[in-house]
Amino acid sequence: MSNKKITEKDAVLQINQQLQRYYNISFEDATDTQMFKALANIAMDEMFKKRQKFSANCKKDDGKSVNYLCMEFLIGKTLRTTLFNLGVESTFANALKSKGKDINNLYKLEDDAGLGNGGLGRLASCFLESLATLDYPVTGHCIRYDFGLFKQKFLEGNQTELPDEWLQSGEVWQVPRDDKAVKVLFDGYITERTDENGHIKIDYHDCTEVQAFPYDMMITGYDSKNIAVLRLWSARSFNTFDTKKFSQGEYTQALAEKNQIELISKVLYPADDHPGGKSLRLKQQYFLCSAAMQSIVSTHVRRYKNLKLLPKFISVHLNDTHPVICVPELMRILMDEYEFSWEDAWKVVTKTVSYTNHTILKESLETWDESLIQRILPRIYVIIKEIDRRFRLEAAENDVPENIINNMAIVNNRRIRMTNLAVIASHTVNGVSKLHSNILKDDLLADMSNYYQNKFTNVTNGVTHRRWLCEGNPNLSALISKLIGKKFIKEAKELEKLEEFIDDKKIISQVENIKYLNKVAFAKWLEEHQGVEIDPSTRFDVQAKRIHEYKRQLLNVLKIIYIYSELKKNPDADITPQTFIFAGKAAAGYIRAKRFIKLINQLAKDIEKDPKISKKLKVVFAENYSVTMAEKLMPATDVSEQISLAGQEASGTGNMKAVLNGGLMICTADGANIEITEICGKNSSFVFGMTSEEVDKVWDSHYDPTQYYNTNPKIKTVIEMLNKGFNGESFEDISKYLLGTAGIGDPYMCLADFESYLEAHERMDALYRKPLAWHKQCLKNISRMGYFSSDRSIEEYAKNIWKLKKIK
Ligand code: 26Q
Repeated sequence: MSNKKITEKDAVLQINQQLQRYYNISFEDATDTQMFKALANIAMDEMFKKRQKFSANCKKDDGKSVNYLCMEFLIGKTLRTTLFNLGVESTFANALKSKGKDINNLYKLEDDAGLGNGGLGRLASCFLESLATLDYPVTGHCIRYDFGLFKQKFLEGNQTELPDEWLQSGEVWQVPRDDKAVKVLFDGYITERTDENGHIKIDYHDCTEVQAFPYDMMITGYDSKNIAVLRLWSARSFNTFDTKKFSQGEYTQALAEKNQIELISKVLYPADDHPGGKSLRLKQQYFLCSAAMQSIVSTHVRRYKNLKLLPKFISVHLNDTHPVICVPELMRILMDEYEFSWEDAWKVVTKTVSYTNHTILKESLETWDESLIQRILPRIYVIIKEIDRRFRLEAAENDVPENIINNMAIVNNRRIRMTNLAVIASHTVNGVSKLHSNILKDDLLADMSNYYQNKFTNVTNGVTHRRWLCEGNPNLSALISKLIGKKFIKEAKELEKLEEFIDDKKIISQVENIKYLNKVAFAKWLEEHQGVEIDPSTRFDVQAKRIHEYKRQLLNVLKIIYIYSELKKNPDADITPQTFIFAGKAAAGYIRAKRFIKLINQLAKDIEKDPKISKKLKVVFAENYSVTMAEKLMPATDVSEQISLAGQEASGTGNMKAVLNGGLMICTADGANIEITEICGKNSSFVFGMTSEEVDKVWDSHYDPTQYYNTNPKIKTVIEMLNKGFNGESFEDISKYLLGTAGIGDPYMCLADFESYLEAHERMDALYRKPLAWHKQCLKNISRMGYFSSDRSIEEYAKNIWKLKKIK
């Protein structure tokens, strides 16, 4: 398949063979599920062949490879993207069509692999795809959660959470690797002794033994030789039953212990903000780190014998601090199992590890209670303390003042600060957009960047344009191919050639038409899934992302309430008919975010009651946001809301997906919004609000929300409407939050940016009323978006951080 193009006839033949072999059934009689399995098996066979060749080339090449460690990979579905990247999607689609089957019905059968909360996990998945496409050798490591991120269901407008059982349809893509299973130890206590050769040996007592059992998923690149491997680690207990307990009739206890162990890989933590400090989370983190490091080390030793050479052949990348226990774990393996001295081990570790930070929200920085780590990971605890002790000593020798040492050190006030551990142990630390990286350097980690002069750098995020443009938006992708050829699929920079067409009215009207068709398709999908009707002839104004105070869905709501008030005053007001679409999940315990969801749902119902107003203004909350929903929603977006308080959103990647699909942003000067707007050029988005410097100033000089309430009648109207409520429910709690009259108030200063937001909305509307100019801007932006392909990000990581070479 990869060497020579297969024909439709071959495809039919292959499907037939699979159906015969596994189900003893013919094409005509096969169910869609059988057909799905047949296609998946064909794709798997192809990837096995490809991987075999690639491994052989890797061996010949003898180069370096990267291990990307992340607690989350938000994969989505696999069948379509695999066929696409193998270059056979349309062949198989046509083969099925010739037999009266629609391949899209097969795609629907697969559940999303939702092993992530949002941006961070989706970024990891985009990166694997780009690494595979660019022929860089990579293994991703993650936990094989039995349950992915919960499914969101609304009950009377409230979010409820249902379990996400993805494994059944996900199993076809996973290869169990019993040959690679390892043992991970928790709990108990350790003792030290010196053996006959004078080496210090650590003995473990009373600990819990867990088997880490890996499943490999193959991720194929597009038009490449490479297969990336995503190794998903599952926790198993060694003994199905403790036989002694079993014979004594203590079945329940024996089973309880087994369950306790298997709990480790049971469920993804559904929070992307407050590190819970829960022991199970700590166990998950160590489980992943220990399994991954053991597997990396043993593979290296088998091949190269000499572990001092590890940094020459291996890069270990920490996607946020969540896997930072890799650092003490690698120290442990080198010292305790391979008799390295501390100094030699530390050299190896610090040459191997690099780290990406994804947040500057102080409350999101991970810290752990010393006593918890000491209890669950006694050996790791001792090593972390020693890293801290040596760091403090070295800093003092370098004349660093004590208060600064305390600020940079790992252990402080009986807490272990994972960010500091990650920075100290990594050779390179990067943020995910220019602004974010600057804030890291100049503010959050200023002492660190001062102390480690050349450690800090930036790699702006990207998204794989193959999934997010070519697959998700086939109409637009076909138009682009017609205009500039197919080279852009591999080289996103080629999109620049579209600029030539931005004055071509015929092309612009095709762009407009494609957007309309995508909106029709999304409307149909929403109706099927949620029973909600939306009108594709209205403007689709979309805010799709996790629900968070700092992302300010509330600011968007305030604007909508204001528009609603105008229409109530005058239902004939000249207001562009628009549909505001929200999508996103709130962490299960995040009460305020859940309250925002309720507000949006009640507001939606309230507006719905007035038939005249609801012709012009509609609000919907699309239930259960997922990768698959995003793939349909991004191509249908006219306006993308990227309105976080400046300085808070590290990068954002939804912004990139929207603009790549011909949406225009209404946005603050935050994260990658700034770079997108810069690169797309003047007037490419509708920027508003305070800059991050201004935010700091207002914050320092004391933010007084009541001042905005007293001086701005629009704000007064909106607050009064919140108090009065929607669909019979008052939201006075939220107006108190906004005004700071209860509790700490709104740290994200919605009211401060409100007026400027309305102005930006007006500017946006003015352009929208000129369809030709609007869609011209959309096409121009698309032509500049090649920069935001994750291929570019990966080339930067490979060159500047990991020092990787492509396999020839
Ligand atoms: C930590 C400890 C305990 C439980 C959960 C967590 C946890 C889990 C997930 C903390 C954070 C996350 C996810 C963070 C995240 O998605 N950050 C986003 O990363 C994107 C990719 O770089 C950026 O584009 C976004 O700006 C950033 O918010």
